[in-house]
Amino acid sequence: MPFDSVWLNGHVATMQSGGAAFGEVPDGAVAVTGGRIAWVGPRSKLPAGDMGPRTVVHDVEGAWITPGLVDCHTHLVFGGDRAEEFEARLKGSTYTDIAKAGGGIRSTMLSTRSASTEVLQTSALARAERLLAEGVTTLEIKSGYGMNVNTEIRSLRVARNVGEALPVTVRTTLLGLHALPPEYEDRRGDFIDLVCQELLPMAAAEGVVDAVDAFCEGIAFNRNECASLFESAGSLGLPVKLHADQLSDTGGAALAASFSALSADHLEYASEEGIRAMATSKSVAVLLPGAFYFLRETRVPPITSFRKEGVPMALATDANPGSSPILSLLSILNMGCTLFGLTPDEALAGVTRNAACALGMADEIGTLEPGKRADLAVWDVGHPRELVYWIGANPCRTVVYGGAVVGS
Ligand code: DI6
Ligand code: FE
Repeated sequence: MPFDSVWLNGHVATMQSGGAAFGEVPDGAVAVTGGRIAWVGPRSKLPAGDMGPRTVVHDVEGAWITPGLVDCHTHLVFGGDRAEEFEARLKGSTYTDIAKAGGGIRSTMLSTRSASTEVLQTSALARAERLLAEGVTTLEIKSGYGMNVNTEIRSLRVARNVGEALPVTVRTTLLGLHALPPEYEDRRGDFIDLVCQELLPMAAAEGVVDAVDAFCEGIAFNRNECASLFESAGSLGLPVKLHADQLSDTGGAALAASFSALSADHLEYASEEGIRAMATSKSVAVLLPGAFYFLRETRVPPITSFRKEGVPMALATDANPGSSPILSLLSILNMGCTLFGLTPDEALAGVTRNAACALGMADEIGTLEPGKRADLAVWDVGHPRELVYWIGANPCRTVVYGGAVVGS
């Protein structure tokens, strides 16, 4: 079958591992057929026989082509904001103090419950559009600010609808255990039962959940509680992820690994034992430098150990109103390098190849290779390392989603 379209006269960063940094192909070309990548390589080797009379040729004029970016950890569905809390923290209150006093996640819970579905939808779409403008073509969206059946299901529907309304693949995650809602103050067990026995099966039956997550932390839920949720997820055939070891070492990384989690996320305090377990279970370490930055944390995740043990590292915005009000995945690339010490190649792999793994989508997206979806971003940069270097510039020239130009 002749190519539907060909992208040439630029350079390609395939982001495949094992070869040159960034999977660089100088003077490269990408060919697309039926919404999938049909061919990638040096332009000089582009198979002329597959160029048909109707093949559309896109001249990218010296730009760089990368896989569409993947933001594998966001909380885009919420009501209100927490700017006042930010101000209080600047005056000395801590994130943990605010959470213990009933603010923090619980304050967003109140604004989310009282928001109409329409308001939740409009605001989530606006946030997603900001991410898409920077070349994001796949996005994970968590629920977690409803903390009751009605608003959690509403949040997951809103997340699904983002994927229907915009040219982006959305993976929805039920963040079932995020904080204990006040009405369950003295009945933790009842809340866990509600989430495991009612909310999760209902969300699964409606088809609005692709994965299950929990916040394993001193101020949130303990290992046993998270394990109960993961068992329920397993019985429904749903993969799991975990907010693990962000503010303290609670053994979250090892817990996630013991359930073969797609990813464990944050991990500032992850132990060596937890990291080794993640290497064995092939769970991705999703690093969230935006939350580290915004909470002015000082403990950097154990990057050297992830490298040594061969745990793949992803980077994500963690876009949320409390700990990471950041709607720029490119800024996160920069933070991953400046704050955590990743190399530019590792950072870009963290929002392409490894982010795809963190969503269980490695066969479908994340690198430019034949057979994968033709999700591409075209950048006005001299080299892919510039994507990591600029702050607040958006060099994204064109976004291609499933072979179609959707933004330029
Ligand atoms: N990390 C997060 O991303 C959420 N919880 C967490 O530990 C968001 C928390 C918030 O709204 O403050
Ligand atoms: Fe998060």
